[in-house]
Amino acid sequence: MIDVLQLSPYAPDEINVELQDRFALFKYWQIREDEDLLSQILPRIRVVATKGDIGLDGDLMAALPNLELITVYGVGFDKIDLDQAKSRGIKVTTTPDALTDAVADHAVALALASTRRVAEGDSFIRQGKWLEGKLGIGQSLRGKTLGILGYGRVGQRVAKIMRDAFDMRVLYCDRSQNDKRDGGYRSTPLELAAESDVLVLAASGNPTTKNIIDINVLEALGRTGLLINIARGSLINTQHLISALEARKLGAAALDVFPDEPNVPNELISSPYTTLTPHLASATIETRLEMGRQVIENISSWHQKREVFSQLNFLKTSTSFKFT
Ligand code: 8YV
Repeated sequence: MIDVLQLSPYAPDEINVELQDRFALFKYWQIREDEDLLSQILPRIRVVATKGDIGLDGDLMAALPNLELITVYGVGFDKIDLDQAKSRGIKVTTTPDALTDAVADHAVALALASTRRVAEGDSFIRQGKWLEGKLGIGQSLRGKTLGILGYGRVGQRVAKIMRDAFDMRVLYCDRSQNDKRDGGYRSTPLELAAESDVLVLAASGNPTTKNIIDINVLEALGRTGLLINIARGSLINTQHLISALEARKLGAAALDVFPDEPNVPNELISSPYTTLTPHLASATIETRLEMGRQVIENISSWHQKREVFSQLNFLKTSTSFKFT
């Protein structure tokens, strides 16, 4: 059986049970404090099973001399030392097709929760405030303009849902112009934000997208604009976001991801202009079971045939967001 190091338990638990049944599984969270055990086990490891929000840092990767495959339960690879993986010929797999719908659906949920004040209304009743008066009105998405930063699988799925369900006009910004004909391409986040009522962040987290949403972009989105982040917290300059919300230069923000999870700045927690969820975008039972299945099948395929079916293309990870 192939030696696999799992960095964190998956959910639902049946994924963990199948990993245990099919491979020589070592659970890192159970052995990480035992130096003797680590010195015996780490040299044996050929596969690391991790998550998009955990990755695999360079120090632990360097402690695995026989590592051949990193399989990610998720699509994020921003916390993996890709330079080391590339230089050592270590393959990386993700589960891109497993969570596109769930993550896109969550962006829509956040858009409705914010514009129709669903989360606020829930708290309003629970805090007994309805007994004292009415909650203010919200706004409609219908016919508004949706800007999408990062027009990959998730971004395009959000566009389809919002176009079909709310007749929204869709604009987008990406590394490459997907389709010159549709007229929706904007070459910079600033241009995109200036024409958008709702701006959805769906780009990968990497050094070229860090703080790509700064005060200029936030002010361009404007005092009635809504910023939605279902990508990575690193895309937003958090201090700029807090300032823009407090100065009322940005209408609202609906966030599922944060730079230092699970820590969320108090200014965002206490703001009446934020809607917050704890990195839930892919968290449906159906999606997580499919992500787990793909993780297991990649390990099995590598063990039996030295092949994988959803390998990360290192060339694509290195291309950056270059704005003219
Ligand atoms: C994962 C994510 O589901 O896909 C990613 O990279 O961040 C999430 O959607 C999460 O990492 C699982 O814990």
